[in-house]
Amino acid sequence: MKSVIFGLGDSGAKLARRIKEATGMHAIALNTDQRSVENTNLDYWIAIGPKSCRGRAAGNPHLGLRAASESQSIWSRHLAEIDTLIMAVGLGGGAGTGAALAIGEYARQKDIKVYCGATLPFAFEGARRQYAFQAVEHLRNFGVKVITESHEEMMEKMGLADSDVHEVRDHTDKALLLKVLSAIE
Ligand SMILES: Nc1nc2c(ncn2[C@@H]2O[C@H](COP(=O)(O)OP(=O)(O)OP(=O)(O)O)[C@@H](O)[C@H]2O)c(=O)[nH]1
Ligand SMILES: [Mg+2]
Repeated sequence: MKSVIFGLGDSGAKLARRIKEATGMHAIALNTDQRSVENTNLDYWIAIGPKSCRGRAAGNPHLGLRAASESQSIWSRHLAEIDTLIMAVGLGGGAGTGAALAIGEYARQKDIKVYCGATLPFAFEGARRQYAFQAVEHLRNFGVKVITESHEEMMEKMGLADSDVHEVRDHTDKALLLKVLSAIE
């Protein structure tokens, strides 16, 4: 059994770090944002979509998807001989959401077992929420096992309405880590 973690986008890299620390698994960061991806403290990083995004944030999943497709020959090498892929992503952004769709579909076609540990946006994030929910649906249709934890629900459940978003995200990320660990054991 060979597995790998892909941390997608900015929040995905942070989530991947937590999963790596808990499991010791090999983790790779993928992002369109060159400066950000270079500074993730994972085992390896890949800047995706240099033509589509010119080293900057994707901003929306359509561009993120294009960026990931552009760089398929690079990231797909890291899936050769892999049985289980764990994707980590904060759904709703551009790079991470788009990459999750492109990579999830590709990996399932290669018969790789794919888990996607994903956080869902706050209500105030507007369109990002729709992108996130649509992405969950697409991923499930590909046969990806999607594990979610929602920032909005975490805030309500824990009575964190007066806390700042970083505190809420920290709670969400910790809760998601536990769910992912029990799903993959
Ligand atoms: N779990 C978690 N989610 C976060 C964090 N910061 C932002 N988010 C959420 O993650 C979503 C995606 O944000 P990013 O990860 O910054 O987006 P990205 O994938 O880098 O996409 P682009 O920057 O648009 O290319 C946002 O809508 C937020 O809801 C964090 O520290 N942890
Ligand atoms: Mg980003």
